Amino acid sequence: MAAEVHTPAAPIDEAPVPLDEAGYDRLRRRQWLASEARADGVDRRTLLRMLSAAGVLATPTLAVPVLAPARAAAEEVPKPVPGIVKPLPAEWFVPRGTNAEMRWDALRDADGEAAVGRHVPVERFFVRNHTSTPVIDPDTWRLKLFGSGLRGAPVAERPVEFDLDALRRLPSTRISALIECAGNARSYYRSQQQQSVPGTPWTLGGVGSASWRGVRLADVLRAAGLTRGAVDVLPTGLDPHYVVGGTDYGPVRRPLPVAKALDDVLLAYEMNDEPLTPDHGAPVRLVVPGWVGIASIKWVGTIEVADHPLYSPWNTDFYRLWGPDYPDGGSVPLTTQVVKSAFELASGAVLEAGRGHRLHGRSWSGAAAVRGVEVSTDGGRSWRRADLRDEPRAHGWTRWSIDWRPERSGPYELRARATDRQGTTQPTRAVFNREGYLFGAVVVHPVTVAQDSGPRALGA
Ligand SMILES: Nc1nc2c(c(=O)[nH]1)N[C@H]1C(S)=C(S)[C@@H](COP(=O)(O)O)O[C@H]1N2
Ligand SMILES: [Mo]
Repeated sequence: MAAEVHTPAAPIDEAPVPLDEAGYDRLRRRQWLASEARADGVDRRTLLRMLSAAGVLATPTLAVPVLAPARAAAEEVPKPVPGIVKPLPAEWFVPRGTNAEMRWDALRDADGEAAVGRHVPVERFFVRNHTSTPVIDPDTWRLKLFGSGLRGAPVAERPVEFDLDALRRLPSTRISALIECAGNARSYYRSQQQQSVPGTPWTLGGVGSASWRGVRLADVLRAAGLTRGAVDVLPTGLDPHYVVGGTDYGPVRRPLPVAKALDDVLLAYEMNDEPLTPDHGAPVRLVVPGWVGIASIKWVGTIEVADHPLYSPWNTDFYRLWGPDYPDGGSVPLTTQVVKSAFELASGAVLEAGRGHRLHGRSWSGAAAVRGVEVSTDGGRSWRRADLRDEPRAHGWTRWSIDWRPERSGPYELRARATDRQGTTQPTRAVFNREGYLFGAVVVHPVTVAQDSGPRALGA
């Protein structure tokens, strides 16, 4: 045990993922300790408390990495996020624990030209991992379906199986859809509303749009023998169990109602016309349009189909709303995402006074297409309509721009406020919930206007 803990970890992309439970456990613990160990719902302090309560910190072999986590990470794992396979250049990503946030300013190049179109390239797409990216052999991978909601009620030990070729032989569909973390923009509860919430402190970069190709979950369910009595569908990921201190929550999995499963859910094997990459769920992931990202289970291994409601920690303990404005015991499990907007601009960007700037941004909503966007450059006192650059589309974002010529130098606050086709407009304040999910309020974007030509932040 001691020897294993002190053995320097090979970089994750070179190390085969250990298959046995104990191996998973060691890998996980190393990652938790070597990185910031944050995940939705669990901040570092809570984690350390739980680890210590579980007696993990008292183990002498673990005391060393706990005392010097940063150095251990630097020596052993020279990657910004050890559990992520793809490179995470600092100009594109902000590392956040086991996750990588997309930088919105990276959507424009130095001249202010668009660097990213409607879809975010795979190499720039944010990553949200509860633990770490597994590298799965597509040739031996099987999708296994079982449960009381299928004809003959196959059990887990004798499931209905599809290999990748079988899935590819079914009719394929391509959809454009956003994946967005329920905790996206969480950090603004603290910075704008002085409300402290645990979990990954995302700014606005826990979201991305891509084109997905795959087979409709409906077709796979029907091919597997879906019955009329089926109620819930539970996809389970093949990534390591999610373990916090003494609690093993098992593999990442979250039920969804059969109505949504039959509506528009995709079992995707391609992202932006290329086979899925490991970090985004290879060989096959769910894409659940409009819903919180956790619904879009990556690395799907099994799907249980049941004639009764199903539960997992991801629809009971996590991803519901708790707080003074919600029912005792919490809200129903989260589904649809809220309306949000972001500027393609760094927070604190410097813009030149006395000349025209074109501000660019994007707005999106889980419920409907975004039909209008207003921008304020004077701290929210007055608003102007932005020019929409996309035909508004459900499950995609609407790109927009607006011209601005600030005369006086000094600090300014930019705001963008979108309205979707359901008529929902972003509020000034988000309703607090304990875990800091679904921050949909207008985000205050500080910039500085300077007399001298500072860095040319934007094109004219
Ligand atoms: N198996 C598995 N699926 C998962 C997760 C995970 O950790 N494991 N994270 C979920 C969450 S919380 C989000 S926001 C999205 C992120 O997808 P991405 O990493 O491709 O951007 O995947 C979801 N699917
Ligand atoms: Mo998420």
